[in-house]
Amino acid sequence: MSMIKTIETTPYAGQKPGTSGLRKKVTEFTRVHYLENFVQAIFNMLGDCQGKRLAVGGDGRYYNRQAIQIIARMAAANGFSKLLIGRDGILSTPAMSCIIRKYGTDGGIILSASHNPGGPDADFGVKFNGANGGPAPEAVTEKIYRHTLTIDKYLTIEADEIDLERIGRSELGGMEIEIIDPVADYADLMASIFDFEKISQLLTNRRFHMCFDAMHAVTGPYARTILEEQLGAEPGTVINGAPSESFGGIHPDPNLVHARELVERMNGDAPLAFGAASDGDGDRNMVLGSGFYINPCDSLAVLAANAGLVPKYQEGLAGVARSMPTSRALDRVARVLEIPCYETPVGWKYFGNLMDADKITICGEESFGTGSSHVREKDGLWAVLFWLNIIVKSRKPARSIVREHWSQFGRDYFTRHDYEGLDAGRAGEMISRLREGVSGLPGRQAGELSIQAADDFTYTDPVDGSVSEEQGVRIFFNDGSRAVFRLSGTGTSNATLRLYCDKYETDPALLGLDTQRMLAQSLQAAGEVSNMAEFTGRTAPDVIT
Ligand code: G16
Repeated sequence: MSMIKTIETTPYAGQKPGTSGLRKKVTEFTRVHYLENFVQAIFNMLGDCQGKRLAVGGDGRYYNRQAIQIIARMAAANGFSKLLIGRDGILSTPAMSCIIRKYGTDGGIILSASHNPGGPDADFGVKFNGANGGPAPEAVTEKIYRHTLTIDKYLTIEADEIDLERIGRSELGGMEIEIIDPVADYADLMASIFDFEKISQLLTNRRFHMCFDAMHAVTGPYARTILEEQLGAEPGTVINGAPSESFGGIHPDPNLVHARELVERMNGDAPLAFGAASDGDGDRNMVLGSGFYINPCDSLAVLAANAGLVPKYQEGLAGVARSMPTSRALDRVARVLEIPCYETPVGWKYFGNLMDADKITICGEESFGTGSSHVREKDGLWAVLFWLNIIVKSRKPARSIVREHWSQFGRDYFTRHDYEGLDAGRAGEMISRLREGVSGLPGRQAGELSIQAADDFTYTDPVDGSVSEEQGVRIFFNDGSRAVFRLSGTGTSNATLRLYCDKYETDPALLGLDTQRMLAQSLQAAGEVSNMAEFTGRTAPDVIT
């Protein structure tokens, strides 16, 4: 047994986990004791770690491997009995959730900054997931944060580096290390949910061509194994499939701007039937029909409406949930299915309790996230397989599925405008002003519209009663449209302001129009109410999704 070393340290300010764990620049994470402080704070939150088991893995970005070596030595010193690690340090976020649940570990540490860019000058992140496989809820991240404020030492051992490349068992300072295949358990889980036989018939049909853009990130090995090797899609279906430390220099963010190669293939001379992309850590997804973008809010609603076509969900759904800014398309499906629909704050962690209590089966967010209770994370490849299952069972192309959905349920036009790199003080002031004045907004005129209702969203968890306040300012206009303002909790530099807007339409003649045009009036009214131009100094958003 190696000697346990106690290293003295002092707290770093700002180690407060955001929407999804602690995300910072690599240059911050590599400061002396920075990562160690945060990891020890997680262990301190867990209390006595003797005999506990942990899973560790990440999206393969720069600093992933080094961080795993540091965490392994610290885990051994803190008394953990076993560490499960994905080969090469790789575990997608949904695969991590699957591993924690399948092997019953006491939790897992995910190394990822999701869709943020990777590399020595880019971003890194650490996220703790609990024994249910889901992101730690707010009460837990608060505890971790409080430990970071008082930390004065951490424990480690001196030991050789672990060989991350070879599957098998070894030992480190008295702790068992098991390097596991990062894909196998996840692939088995997918096969237990979907109709692989039927999907395989679709993917081996010479008239059906699809493309999956792994964006040089973690989903490459998963998509290659499942889509190409197991389901027989033609080789080359998965593009950018080798994870790289800098994600090939792109933002591994599955949207129309960053998944450019995929978008070109979908809109080219010989458009493919179906396209999809996933993000850095494999939990987000974007799906495209032939020359047709499917908004994540619509995708969520379509999956819920067609869940009966998937073996795992054919008995019905317990309920559904969406984050507050996500369009209300899902609510309309829930009403028809006569199941409950919950509205939660932004952040996957809020879905965990609902799933653990069997209140929901499917949930999702506008930020390209959809998932179900098969794990406790959103799951990019799961959503893609879900779509393929629906396409093959309904014998309809993705585009027709969405159009028919709109005809049946009406269409919720939705957009999100992001204002990035804002001065944090000014952006914060804008939100505070809105919040303070929110009760006086109803009845006020804004551009062509008048305000019917407005509030600052507060969520009371129906399972444990915990209350989360200040989750976004909502403004409801008299034409049924809605605008939501909040600050992003995942950025690593300055502030990002998000303005979400949606509007419901049922007139068949108005279902296939341009989203920005349909929402222009509401966006303008929202800009006016918030004094957006004055506070941001901008006349247009940086990113529109
Ligand atoms: C994370 C969270 C999501 C959230 C998204 C955007 O996703 O898990 O629940 O919707 O961030 O959050 P924000 O608006 O605060 O930036 P990911 O894929 O980045 O882990």
